[in-house]
Amino acid sequence: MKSYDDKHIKNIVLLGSHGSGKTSLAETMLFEAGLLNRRGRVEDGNTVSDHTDLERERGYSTQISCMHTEWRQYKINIIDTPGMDELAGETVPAIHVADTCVLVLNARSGVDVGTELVWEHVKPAHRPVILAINQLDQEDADYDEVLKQAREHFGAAVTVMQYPLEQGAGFHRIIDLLRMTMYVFKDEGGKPEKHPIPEGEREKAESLHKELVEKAAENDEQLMERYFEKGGLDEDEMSAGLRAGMMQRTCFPVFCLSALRNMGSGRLMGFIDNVAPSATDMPAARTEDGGHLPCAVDGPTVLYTFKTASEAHAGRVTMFKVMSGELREGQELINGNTGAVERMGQIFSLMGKERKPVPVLVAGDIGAALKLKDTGTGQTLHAKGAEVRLAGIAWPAPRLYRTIRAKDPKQDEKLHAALLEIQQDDPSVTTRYVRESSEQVIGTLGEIHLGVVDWKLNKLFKVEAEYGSPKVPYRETIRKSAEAMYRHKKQTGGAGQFGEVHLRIEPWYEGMPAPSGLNVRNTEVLDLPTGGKLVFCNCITGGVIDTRFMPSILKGVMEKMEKGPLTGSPARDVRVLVYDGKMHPVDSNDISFKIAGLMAFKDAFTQADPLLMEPIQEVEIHVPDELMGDVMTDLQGRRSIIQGIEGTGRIQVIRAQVPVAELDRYSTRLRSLTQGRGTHTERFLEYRAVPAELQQKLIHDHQQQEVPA
Ligand SMILES: Nc1nc2c(ncn2[C@@H]2O[C@H](COP(=O)(O)OP(=O)(O)OP(=O)(O)O)[C@@H](O)[C@H]2O)c(=O)[nH]1
Ligand SMILES: [Mg+2]
Repeated sequence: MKSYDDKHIKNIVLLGSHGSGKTSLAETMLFEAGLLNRRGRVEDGNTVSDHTDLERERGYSTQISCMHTEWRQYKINIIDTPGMDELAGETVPAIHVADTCVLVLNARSGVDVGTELVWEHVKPAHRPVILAINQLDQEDADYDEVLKQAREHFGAAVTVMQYPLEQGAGFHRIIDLLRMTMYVFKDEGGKPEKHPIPEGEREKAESLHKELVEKAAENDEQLMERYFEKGGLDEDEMSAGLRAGMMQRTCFPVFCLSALRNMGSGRLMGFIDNVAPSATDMPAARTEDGGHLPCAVDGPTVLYTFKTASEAHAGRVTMFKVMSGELREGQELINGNTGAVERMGQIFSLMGKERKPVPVLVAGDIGAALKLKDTGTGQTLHAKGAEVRLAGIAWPAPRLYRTIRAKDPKQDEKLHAALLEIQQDDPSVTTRYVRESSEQVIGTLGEIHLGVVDWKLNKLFKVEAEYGSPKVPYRETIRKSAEAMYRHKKQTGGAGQFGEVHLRIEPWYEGMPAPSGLNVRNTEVLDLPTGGKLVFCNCITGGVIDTRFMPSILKGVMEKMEKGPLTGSPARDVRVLVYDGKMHPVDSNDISFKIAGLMAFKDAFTQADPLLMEPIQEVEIHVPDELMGDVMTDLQGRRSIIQGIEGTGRIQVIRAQVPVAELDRYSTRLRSLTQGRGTHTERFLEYRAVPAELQQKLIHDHQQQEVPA
């Protein structure tokens, strides 16, 4: 393979909703570049990009895949991404390392929810964007409608470069407004013939061309002057203006395609080759300490890992972008995030599952290495002495939580190790151990994402896992103060036990006044591991309880707070005042006072108008107009409080506050309610009182469980 200097490398990422045609487009681009003799088809499971067994099984992309073409003077790296929003953990890092985003729109469904959600990931990246309207050969393709939606959603930057002369089965001609020519494709697609624009189209093409010239000129003063002087611009001048507009994100060029019929992708490649910015044209990358790292071959070797994956035979594959300097085979680098020393061994250029060994990769290029010891996705590798950490990625937040455990308990450890590796590869997967319910909870972006994790566990790590609904992390507290005493006495032969505790408990709140009528000798303020505070005051006078027993009383209180009196959920925000008690000179000991403290607290708690609180999530739901009714009806059955509804084009955004207890597997329900066209995000808002009758029911259920069978 020819070696390319840093000025001749371009990295594009194919983005768009599920099924818009990204993988098919990548296949056609490789074919047009002469790298394939025959084009594969997603349905046949023989495309270069969808190369994993899982993707062939599912018939859609589940992970990013890198390929490259050598087109005229440039090496163009193509990163294909999954369109499913639940697999955004793959897409976000790909955008991070790309220079230009090619957003593929389906000419039938236009700017759908999937496109909207991808756009939410594109916006913060500030990358140049090309819009590719694909599937124009489909019966119900509607170029003008899609263009209208694109303008509504992406704004005035939408810049028409081409328009189709027909759509549907007859689609085979495109008017190109930059070259002012008509491309005519044969049925089998491929290289088009160039024809003059037909008379009937001249007026329309002229006026659109004029708009394009002005669009190009407005991004560069000199060009504007030249335009006023000459009344026009030539193709090179327009290309320079369009590139400037792309860099300033005031220009999103729109192209026409049918990837399946290989019509239009060659022209798109030509535009990327001629006009799209190369890696070194892009602004310097941000570093964690607020600095910047320019993409320059003479800088220190710095890599950014955007994908790590476990492969059955190859083991761990790490994909990276050379952010600065050059990388040579066998070079030793430091992982800026873990401190690990990594020997790069052989390095490769990528072509789907194929890896081509290369001796060197320069700044801007994308490559891979195998078997790195301790490097995950989203990390920085740098040359010794060039300490740098590139700014991280905002990973999409989970929206489906399931408990997870190994079907066979003997595999618990294996499951744990496998999950660590899966998370290193895909940081949008989260796991955490919930102490209060002794559950391991996995967080993913939805059932499809969880399905991918489960597939990897079975196929790559040979572990079978089972899933369940996590317990709702209720919390208990009190609404008024109460007093109780408890005498623990066991003096029936052998070592006796005796301890008596009198205490008052009060609802705790920030800034509450000192307790009235009691002499506080000592106060301990504890931040509870499950949230909230416990304030424990020793108000003993006259030495009725020796100070050395205070920690035991506190221990008893904390044990009861960990598993609260109502439903066994953690209690919080209580002030406990121990103000009286009794000791026995011989039989009083730690255990006696722990039990007395625990029981006195429990009694007082049940008299203090105890309250069960539940976590409330702030939920944002994106759903197409026509499906909003069903989603709203469903939401109303979930004790939700609607905060607002906002329309963006044909998509409604519903904001609501919903109890966690009502959101179990909500992403799954929403997918089925909207045939996969709706999605939601959620984040913790606060704890709120559980409705009285639900509190009764939960207390009753808990008591049922407590009653020995
Ligand atoms: N008629 C027609 N079908 C197309 C075209 N492009 C893609 N398809 C079909 O649309 C379906 C989805 O194509 P993919 O290339 O897998 O779409 P994708 O964007 O990669 O989908 P995800 O991987 O799920 O994100 C496949 O059945 C393709 O054959 C096109 O231009 N015309
Ligand atoms: Mg795909």
